[in-house]
Amino acid sequence: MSDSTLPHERPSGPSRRGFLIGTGSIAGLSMLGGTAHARAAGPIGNGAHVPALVIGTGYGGSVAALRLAQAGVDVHMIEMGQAWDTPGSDGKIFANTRTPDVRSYWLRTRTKQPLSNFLGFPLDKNVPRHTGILDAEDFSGITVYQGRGVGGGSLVNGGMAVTPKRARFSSVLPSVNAAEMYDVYYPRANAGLGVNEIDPAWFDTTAAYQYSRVGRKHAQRSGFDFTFVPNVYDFDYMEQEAAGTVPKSALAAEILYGNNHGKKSLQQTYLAQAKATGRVSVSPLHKVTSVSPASGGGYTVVIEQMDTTGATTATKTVTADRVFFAAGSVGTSKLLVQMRATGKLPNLNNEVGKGWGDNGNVMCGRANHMWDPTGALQSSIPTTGIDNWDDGGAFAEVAPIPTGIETWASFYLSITDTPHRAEFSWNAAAGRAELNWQTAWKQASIDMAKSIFDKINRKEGTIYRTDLFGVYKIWGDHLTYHPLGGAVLNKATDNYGRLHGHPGLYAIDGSLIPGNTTVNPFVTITALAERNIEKIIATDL
Ligand code: FAE
Repeated sequence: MSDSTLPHERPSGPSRRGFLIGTGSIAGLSMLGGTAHARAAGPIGNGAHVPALVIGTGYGGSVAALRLAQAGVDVHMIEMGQAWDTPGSDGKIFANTRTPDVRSYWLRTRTKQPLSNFLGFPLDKNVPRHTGILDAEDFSGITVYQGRGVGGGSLVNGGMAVTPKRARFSSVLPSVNAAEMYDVYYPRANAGLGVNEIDPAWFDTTAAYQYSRVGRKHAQRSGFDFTFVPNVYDFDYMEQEAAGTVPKSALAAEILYGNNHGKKSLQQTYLAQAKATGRVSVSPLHKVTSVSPASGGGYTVVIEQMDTTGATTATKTVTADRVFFAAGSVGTSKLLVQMRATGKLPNLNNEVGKGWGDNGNVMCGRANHMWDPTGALQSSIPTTGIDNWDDGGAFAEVAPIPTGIETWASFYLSITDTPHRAEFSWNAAAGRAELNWQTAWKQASIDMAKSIFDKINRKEGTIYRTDLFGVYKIWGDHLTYHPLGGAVLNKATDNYGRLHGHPGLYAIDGSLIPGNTTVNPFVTITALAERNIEKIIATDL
């Protein structure tokens, strides 16, 4: 949140993007003595041997790849999703939130929109099965939304780049030195991600944030702390969108299925720097299915290549000296519990699979009075939040509903201090990893979110919307955007992400974080990866 723990400066727009990438590649080259390796382009070949293999191209994986490459290590990244670098027939790489299409969902034949209804009418529609960008992965009791493609969650997320309040950090990662994180690794992560803040004067006047200003008015009249939240969307670009001088993205309802402009996803930041070192290659549409010790040392990794229908087109076996699990909390947990149960990685400990949480996510809408319109134009990029963590256990982001029409709705995604943690396990009979989450556990999160919204409703004389998640359903309590845990730091791994029992295997993504970050998670995932990879490079390589 926008407190004194946010160490970044307001960058100056697209020119800064070039600067970030430029300095990264220069730093990389200087560490290599000026000789960048020319690497063969294209996907990994059967029988290949690589010094470092990274599973997944989200935050953890991108940090690992960049820093390893800068230290002179050749890296191959394996990514099950698409590259997302080629425009579709409409000339755009990414689909619009208002018109989901073949690009939008990961191997589903019907969309599963987080906001499933409007005025009670279902919004979902049939789409061709395709390796689309947003995975709505169903487990018993919860749907976990994740990004699929080169860039992982950074492709689909809202870009909210929040450093937890320092006083709360010991509850997030108790074994990590907070001073180091706040002095070194959070600043490094914020700089690497290109985090910036909205100009408050523009916020106060633009039509695109009327919904946030209504949110602020209601929060403050009920006595809650209201904070600006930094983002990786370039706010200078957004101001130009509003002025009509550049193609629109945030102001044209792009979010969830990718942003064609304005957002600094990992493709523009860490991954661009990593590729510029000349030491990092990426295999999109490749999925790791097995990791096991190789007879001559290192690890044998089995990888399935797929086409855009999800069908396997080739199976490849490669060896890697070191393997970094960066498949996201769910992807890493699923792989590790399967490898332990099937005897491929028998020495993984009993903590693997445990400590999984939903960051306490719960959604709701409020129905405003006719004199409180939230605006037909809503920036798809949230930039404000209501902080009632200390008193009620909830931090709520004021989220947009960018339908293009006036809705008189205020919409919120709350992050809550839920006590519940689930566990992944391998179901051998069914041949899949399962999660023992219970739907009823969301009640704790609902109660915490109500500490904010019951009070606001009382004060304003308003009620909850009942038409956004079904018919007469108030709470979006069936989902999470923020899966965390499953290979928890200092439990399944040592204090730097080295998996117990198998030297040379590391977890370096959201799986390390035990279920909650008190705010949106990707800055903490990035900062922790920066911390861990620095130690690993210094001591293991
Ligand atoms: P992640 O980014 O998920 O990357 C993992 C990658 O591994 C993915 O690209 C996978 O396709 C790939 N993968 C998985 N399994 C395999 C396999 N077997 N083989 C090969 N590749 C594999 O992991 N967070 C915020 O902080 N602020 C926000 O505003 C925000 N908004 C969000 C909105 C939405 C709709 C969603 C879905 C998430 C949002 N998040 C937000 C969460 C954030 O994106 C998430 O915490 C991070 O992306 C997790 O980073 P990881 O590196 O753990």
